[in-house]
Amino acid sequence: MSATDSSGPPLAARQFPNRFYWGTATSSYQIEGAWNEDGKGPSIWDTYAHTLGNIENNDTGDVANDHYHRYREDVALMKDIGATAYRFSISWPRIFPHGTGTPNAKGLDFYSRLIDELGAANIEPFATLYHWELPQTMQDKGGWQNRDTAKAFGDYAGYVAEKLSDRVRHFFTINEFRTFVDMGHRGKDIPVAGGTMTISIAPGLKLSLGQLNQVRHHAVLAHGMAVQAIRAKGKVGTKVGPAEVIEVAVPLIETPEHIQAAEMATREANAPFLTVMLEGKYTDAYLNDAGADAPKFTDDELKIIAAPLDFVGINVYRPIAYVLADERPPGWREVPLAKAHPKMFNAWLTLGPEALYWAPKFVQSLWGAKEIFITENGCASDDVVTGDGKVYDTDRVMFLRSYLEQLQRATADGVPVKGYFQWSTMDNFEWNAGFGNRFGLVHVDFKTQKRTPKLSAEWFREAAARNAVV
Ligand code: GBH
Repeated sequence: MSATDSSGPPLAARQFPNRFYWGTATSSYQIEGAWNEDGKGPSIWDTYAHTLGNIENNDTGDVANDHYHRYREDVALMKDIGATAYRFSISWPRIFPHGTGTPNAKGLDFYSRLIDELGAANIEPFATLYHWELPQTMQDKGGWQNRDTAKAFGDYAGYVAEKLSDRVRHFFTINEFRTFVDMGHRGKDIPVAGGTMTISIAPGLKLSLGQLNQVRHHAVLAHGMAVQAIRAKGKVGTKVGPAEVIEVAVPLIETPEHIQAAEMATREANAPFLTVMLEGKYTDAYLNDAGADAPKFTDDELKIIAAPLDFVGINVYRPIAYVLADERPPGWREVPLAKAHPKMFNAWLTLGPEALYWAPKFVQSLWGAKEIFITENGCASDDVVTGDGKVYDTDRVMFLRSYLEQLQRATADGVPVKGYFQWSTMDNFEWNAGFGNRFGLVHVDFKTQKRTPKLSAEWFREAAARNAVV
């Protein structure tokens, strides 16, 4: 390379493995709308969003992106931005309006048409079975506090696999166990001036710690039952795994002792979810800390929870902590974030690109995962369409490049990451934040439903086309 060469590092050094999936992700309630069409039953999110005061601006998913009617246009957009895979979710109450009983053919038909459209566009479909839309009828019977919900989820998962696995080869059971369980059933206390405030999501319960731990147990049990049902009812070769928001500790200094400390911290932080699913037991520290509040479980249940998986899906947004090794137990300590540590538009979204290196690395080193998918990664902003009709989201381009450089580093190390799903295909209903938090590669004007690809969509298209960081 001559002194005047400004073409940057050679492409080969920034390349992902062959057949790497470049995907984007969404979820049903966040984009579909059509909340009461074609026989769909109400979900806990319909109830929650219809309750005034729960959601910023009292926004709801009643219409959202109207994707239920505009899915063809949306698939064309994905094709245009070069996506080779799409992670969407299936709304349980569209398929079983009351959670169990007689399936609703029209609900299934929507997903069948979507999958055909994706097939015609050469986009591989990845379906998530639970992105937080519990049928309201199930909630009325105790929801996730009731063990029967786990069984009902397994039955629903088996039914969908039976019907759709002719064209869907990858199923994710449940999205972000920790978020919907903990924030939905106890709420999360966050510090604010003069005290703390609790953030909740549907169904908005405030359970005791013991009750919460039982809900956590039922959620991983539901996952295991779904894995078994998909094996029983799906076409041979159908692959299945979770899509959990991993709590990843990042070593501040990359030397063996600090790396090992971060690995131990990561295993412990995921004890009630990924760790039990992948090890078939709760960690001693988790059970000891919980004491009398520990979940009640049987050995048989642990076997179901740890049903063998084809891959591990992880959502990665930020490090849960930066750590260093420590001589005192438990062997690591968290280092507080410096005041000027950069954050994205959301105060919770600490910029920590190394999370996308260490998360898959530890999933491999701790649990020997043979295949890993990054099921979500991205950032929100308050993007605006400028006078020339474009959206210049320089923050998102910076975010994606810095995170994907770290993911590329993991694949270059031999970590078996098979694909990446950017969150999200297009701006959508961002839960409690309503439509004001825009996570999309494509901007959506929610008054007119006009879609405008952002600068980051252009970036994504180039990266996908070259299978490399650009
Ligand atoms: C994911 O959650 C969801 O799967 C997806 O539906 C969502 O749209 C997307 O990411 C963007 O948020 O109490 O300070 O932690 C990401 C994990 C956990 C991030 C809860 C927001 C609330 C703020 N989320 N967190 S805080």
